[in-house]
Amino acid sequence: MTKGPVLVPVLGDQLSHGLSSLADRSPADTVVLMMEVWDETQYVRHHKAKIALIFSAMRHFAEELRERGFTVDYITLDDPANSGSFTGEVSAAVARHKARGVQISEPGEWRVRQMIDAWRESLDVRVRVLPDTRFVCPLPDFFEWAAGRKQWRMEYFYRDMRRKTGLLMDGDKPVGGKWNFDADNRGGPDADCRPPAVAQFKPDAITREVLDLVAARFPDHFGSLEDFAWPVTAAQAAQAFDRFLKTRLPLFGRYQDAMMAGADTMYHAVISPALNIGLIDPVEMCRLAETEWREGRAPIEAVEGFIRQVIGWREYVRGIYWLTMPDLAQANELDATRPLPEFWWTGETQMACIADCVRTTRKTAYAHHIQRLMVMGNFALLAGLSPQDVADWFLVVYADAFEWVELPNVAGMALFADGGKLASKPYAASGAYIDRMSNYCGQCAYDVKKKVGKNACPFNALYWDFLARNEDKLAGNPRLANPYATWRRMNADKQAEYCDSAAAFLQTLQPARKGWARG
Ligand code: DLZ
Ligand code: SF4
Repeated sequence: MTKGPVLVPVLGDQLSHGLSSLADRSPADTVVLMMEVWDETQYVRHHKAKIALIFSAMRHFAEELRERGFTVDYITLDDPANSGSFTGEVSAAVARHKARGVQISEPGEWRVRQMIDAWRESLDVRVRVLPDTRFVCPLPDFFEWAAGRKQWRMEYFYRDMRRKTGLLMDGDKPVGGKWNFDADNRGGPDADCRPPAVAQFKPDAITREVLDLVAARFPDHFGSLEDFAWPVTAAQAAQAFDRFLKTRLPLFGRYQDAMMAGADTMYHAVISPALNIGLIDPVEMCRLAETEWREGRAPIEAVEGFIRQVIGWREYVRGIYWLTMPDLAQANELDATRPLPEFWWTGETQMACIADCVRTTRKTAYAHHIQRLMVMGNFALLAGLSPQDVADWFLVVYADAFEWVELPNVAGMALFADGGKLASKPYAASGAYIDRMSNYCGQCAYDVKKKVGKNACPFNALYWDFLARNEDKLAGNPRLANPYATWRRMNADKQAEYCDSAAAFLQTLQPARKGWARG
């Protein structure tokens, strides 16, 4: 057992040539193991296009590693000897290659980290787990940052990341004299809002084979494969990002929170699926975006807003995930227990906003940030949907969703299930917000101006019912002082009307059939 190569398992979201587990390996002394395994497709039953993206990108990455001279042991899903799990495959590969050790970059999910830690016991070779250096903030640094604070606020963390990377800095000062230009970023859709198309990649032979495999093996999974056009290589990801820089970044800030029916990607980068599996480097992207501002092609509010998402929010939620797991997965501060409605999967609802968000999600395994947070997340918050059901849904449906990024966004940001560790207040909004930020309401069966009763927009009564229901827990939040003052000024009849209207609507919700998210 001592003379063989080192086995380097590379997971489906570790498709980066600079990966820490590969960095010190010489091809002559290394076997890279890549595994398409049933268990990873089923711990939640991912969108078909998400599985296709990961398998296709894995197969392309394996080819690139071979071109670099590495031996890649690639286990396909249909391999008759496939054991179905990372643990089974790693253990078989250690024996097959007489490996003298296993070296792996830390995984993105707690669940997988537990598996890897167990290999230390179950395998009789040394298992070395290396930090994932594709993030700006190493986890120990984040833990240290969080330990010194009563409240963890992204804004302060983000400033540290700006200083660390030097992005948008003039010496030790932020460019333009401010760290955050979001006040200029809240435009609704208007006549200037004509989002250009995102880059689409026609499936090549490898992707077509994967699409056939996924269609055959996962016919009952959520979502469609018909419009599959995701970048599946680093070169394609770079091309997609370049298209964003040239055509959408200048207006990204202005329309960051806007929604338009049928405009599935608005001015967003739509790069998160490629980014989260490792096809493009986050800091590299930010440097390219910064250049667009320095050379006068994009305004500061767009570029700062984009960079904040990447080195601020993305890094911050990852830190919070590892700091608060496994408790975060069970968090339920507001005791929300309502099961997910069936229309979250089928899109069959009269609510035009939700129907459009589910439609684009089924079609592409993507919806943009504000659809996720202020339509789906907001509905879940107001209706008191179970955080675990909602987290499962987000993990299934979005191509970019891995638990480290999905769970803090769902449990912390959208549902306040963590009791406010991540967000300073619940992001609850009535129909008026959706109306201001979108053109959905004009096409809806419900009337956004109507507060209660049969055709009233459900978000309106649900909003007040949410505040009333959670008064004990939320009334002390200074950021909710105004809405609670308004609620208390209403007479009892009016309050009862809202709560009755909400109850009548909630009664109509048909719980989702079992099996959509988990088998
Ligand atoms: C999400 C996913 C899926 C569907 N399938 C695989 C797979 O077959 N092989 C693999 O290496 N990775 C897959 N992944 C991504 C892993 O689940 C991911 O590495 C973990 O979620 C840890 O972040
Ligand atoms: Fe959504 Fe209400 Fe507007 Fe309909 S009226 S689109 S349900 S916010």
